Amino acid sequence: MKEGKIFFVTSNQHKFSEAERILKAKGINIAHHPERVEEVRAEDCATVAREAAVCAYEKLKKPLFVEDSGLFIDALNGFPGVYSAFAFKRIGNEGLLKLMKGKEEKERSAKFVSCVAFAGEGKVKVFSGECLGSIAEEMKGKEGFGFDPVFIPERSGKTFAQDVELKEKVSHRKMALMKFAKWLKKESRGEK
Ligand code: ITT
Repeated sequence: MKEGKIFFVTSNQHKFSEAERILKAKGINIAHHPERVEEVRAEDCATVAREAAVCAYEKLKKPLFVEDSGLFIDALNGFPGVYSAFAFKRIGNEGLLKLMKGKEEKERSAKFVSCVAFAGEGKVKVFSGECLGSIAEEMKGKEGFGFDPVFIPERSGKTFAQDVELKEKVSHRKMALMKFAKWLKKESRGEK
């Protein structure tokens, strides 16, 4: 694949800023295409991301990637999961904490999942990352976005919204984008 800017198609400025910083550190520059991609209904982020990337490529005809992410809470059978954007808009962190009311520490496990899907000429690739953690008892912190004030990554006592430096090291998005960056480097060297 030829070198050149790759477009990140997303309506979420926070997701773009995080991805831009993570990929820049790997020598990869991206451009923002601020559009909401149509999403298929599916149980997993990988399928949603793959379909969205194919759909966006049909329109833009430029190398691009999309990202589908979500918060999967064990005690809620994986909810909000692929419905995270909708759930965040409708019930927010307050609503989520209400659903978790009365759950003890050991019942508060959750994970963030990110699936980055790249689409280029004749090529679609999906890269997944996850970050294990738990749901806080109350909202804490002002940084980040979405469910960051209620998500505590494993081996930390702080939410992502309290410790964005840690978020940028261990997040689901970071894990997926690192795999993507590794693949892109290989592709640009013409390796299989
Ligand atoms: P695009 O589809 O346009 O990229 P979106 O915000 O709708 O933007 P998703 O469909 O992937 O993206 O929704 C995922 C939602 O999950 C997102 O809106 C947040 O509410 C939440 N989420 C995902 N990653 C998160 C993170 O790193 N920190 C906090 N919340 C996150």
